[in-house]
Amino acid sequence: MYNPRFEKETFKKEVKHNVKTLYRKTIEEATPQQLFQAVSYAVKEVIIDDWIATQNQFKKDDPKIVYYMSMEFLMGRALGNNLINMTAYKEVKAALDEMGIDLNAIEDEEPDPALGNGGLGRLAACFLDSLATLGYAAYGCGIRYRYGMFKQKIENGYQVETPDNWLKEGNPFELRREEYAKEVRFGGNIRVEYDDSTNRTKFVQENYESVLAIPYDMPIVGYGNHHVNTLRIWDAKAITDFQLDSFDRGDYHKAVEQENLAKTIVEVLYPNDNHYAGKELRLKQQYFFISASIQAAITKYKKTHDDIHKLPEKVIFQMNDTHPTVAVAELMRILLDEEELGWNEAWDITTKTCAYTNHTIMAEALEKWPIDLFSRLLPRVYQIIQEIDRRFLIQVRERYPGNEEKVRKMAILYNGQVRMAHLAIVAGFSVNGVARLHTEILKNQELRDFYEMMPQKFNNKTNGITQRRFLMHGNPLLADWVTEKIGTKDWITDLSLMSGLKKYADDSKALAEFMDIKYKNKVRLAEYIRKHNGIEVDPRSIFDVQVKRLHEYKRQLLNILHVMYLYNQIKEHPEMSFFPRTFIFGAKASAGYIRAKEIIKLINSVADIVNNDRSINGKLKVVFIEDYRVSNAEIIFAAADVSEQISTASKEASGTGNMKFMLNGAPTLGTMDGANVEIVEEVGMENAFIFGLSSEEVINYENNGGYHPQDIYNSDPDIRKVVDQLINGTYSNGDHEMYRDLYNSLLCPKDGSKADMYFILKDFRAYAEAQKKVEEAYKDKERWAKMALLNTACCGKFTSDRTIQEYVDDIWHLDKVTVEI
Ligand code: 26W
Repeated sequence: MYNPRFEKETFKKEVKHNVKTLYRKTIEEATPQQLFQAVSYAVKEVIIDDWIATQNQFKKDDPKIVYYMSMEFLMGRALGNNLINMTAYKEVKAALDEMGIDLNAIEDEEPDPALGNGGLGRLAACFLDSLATLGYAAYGCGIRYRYGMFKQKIENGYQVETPDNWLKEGNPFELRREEYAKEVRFGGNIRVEYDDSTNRTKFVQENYESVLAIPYDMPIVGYGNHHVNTLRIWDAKAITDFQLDSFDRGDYHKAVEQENLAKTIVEVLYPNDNHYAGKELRLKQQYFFISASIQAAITKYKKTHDDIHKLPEKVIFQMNDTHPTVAVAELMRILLDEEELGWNEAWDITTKTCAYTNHTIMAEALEKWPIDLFSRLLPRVYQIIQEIDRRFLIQVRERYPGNEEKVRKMAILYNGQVRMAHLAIVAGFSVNGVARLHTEILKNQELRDFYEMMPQKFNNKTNGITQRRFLMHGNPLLADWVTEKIGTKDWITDLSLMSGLKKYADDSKALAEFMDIKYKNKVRLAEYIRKHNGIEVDPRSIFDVQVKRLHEYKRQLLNILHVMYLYNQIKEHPEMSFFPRTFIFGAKASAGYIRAKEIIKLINSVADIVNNDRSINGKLKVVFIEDYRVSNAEIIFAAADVSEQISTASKEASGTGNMKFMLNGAPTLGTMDGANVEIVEEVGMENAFIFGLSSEEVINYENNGGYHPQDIYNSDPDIRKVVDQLINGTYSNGDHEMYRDLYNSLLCPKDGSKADMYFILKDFRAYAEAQKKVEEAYKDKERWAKMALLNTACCGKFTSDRTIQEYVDDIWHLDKVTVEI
């Protein structure tokens, strides 16, 4: 047993005690939410001991620490995951059973901490899990948003956003740590002072507004190793609590303003994914958590080290996309103005501690702040960026004499804007992409000039996912089966052992067991769908699933147009053979992304028509799962037969959902994009369904002005019929305008963009053929089972444990810590 405090009677007593002291109730009287709180506090008690032990070990060993700086951490629920990682899930479940408490029901009381949008935020959460499991010292640094990702309701087919008040009942796992608060300053002006005695110029910020950043710590529990790292998320508070007497001093407005700034700064997560909106408040959020995090890291370092020059030996700041890249200038500011180093020394330290990960090549995602806004909000940081840029451009001109085109393309400050990606590349010692293909595209296309000038910085780190959450917790039946079949539990921390399943690929009994587990998971999902959507789906049908953020490049539109095509086929040829199919969608659209919202409405409209057409005998069902999030994702992945990964080639940097499906035995139906390429490499072409344009072909078309979708529309009557159904009222009660914009986007956009930018019609036939192959393969039960099993067996590479070890070996060079209990 992991810890004697999880011993049945001890733990039961603890829960009873908590219910009594927290709520003055007995177990029988407590509400499910109160039971969740009481159980969580009992679990936290145990975690705290390990947390303290880990910190003590850090003090002894003085390991190098990585600070993973991210605007987003999409953690998912903590209770079940913490129990899994403390290897106490089954014991605690049994103990609670004896008290008449159902652990699963209690887990459902926990709100999803949804402090992230999609892939980037969930990756950060998987990385924290792996860092703790591998025994490395790490802090996640982020923002404690008062409201996380909005809750999605579907009303009349439309997405409606409601606030995610995730802290309403209190978060039992967090610790407020007021004593580590840091001040963060905004605006004002910089007074330059010359100090004769030291011969130094001083830069003094005046007339600024400031807020107090208060850290909240959440434990990140490693698997079975007593290692507990920290996710530190910052709350904001006015620096002086509102004081009425300031009214008399004429500071009334300032006091109110500071109060408001503190309130608004951490109010809400921006729900944009892959789309830069240029909002001032977002820049405030970025500087707020970065300044606080870097100050805290430096304070911590200085407590036990006296030479700031050696900071790079003990500290790494990993910047999760461009959102935290103001970090490089903030670190420079602290080293120059507070540590009083010279420029060269400060630059040397900064460029050895900062590293940058790029997560997207979508042009509209690039953060470029207007200089007037940036310099007004962060005057001193801006001065430093000017100097970084000035010195960098000297180097560019040295390297490319007379080539002002290069200067224009590579400058950090250009055209009235601060280009955050350029800042990160110039100041970081490492620039990495998140899948092999993505990194190649960065090197050869998007960041070509930088790669040419500083090739040594560029490297690839193919993403990964944690099997602790997405197999052990999400799919316990399969997890137990895997353990039995390969004869060891060690896959939990060494996913390469999954290859031990390969020997069962031709074992009919094992295949039948594997598919029986899949079936049970499909029944579980079918129940979820009945309860939440009121739709009956047949678990014997093929569960074909596309769950991810809604974005045009991810091509949910291709998927639903194909469903419309299938429906037409079934109606036109009722006699044709057709294996029953359930198309499952889950996706949130950014609140301001109109076209994405139209696609959600279309999916729901198609669902309405198709699901209620009795003439097709339930052969086709379409389900849109409301409020897709980490907790229901775990159930969905476990139940999927087909993994839809159909982005326009070159657009999806990596994808991580694709890996979660693979782990759970769902073959990929996808394009040669992102990590799909590497998935196919591991599992074999014959165990996936690959279709469509390659990334080279897409990039080629793009460089030559696009293609002519009208030709396809004119020559392919099936496609024409489907496209016309967008505007002939078939799915809109006779309304010809409801989907006009989607129709136009394919053939003749009104906003001046290229027709069918994402090559939906171009790839349609290839997609339909690949779908046909899916059906053929599924009909052959044994063949399908083998494919599905081989996907699970070949997923070893895609654990985030492997990814993190590569970051450690190539970029971070951290020391392993063994926590002694
Ligand atoms: C400024 C607005 C904004 C917000 C979020 C721009 C960009 C983002 C993220 C970088 C988008 C994102 O989540 N990218 C995804 O990152 C995953 C983890 O690396 C990849 O697997 C996905 O392919 C990529 O889309």
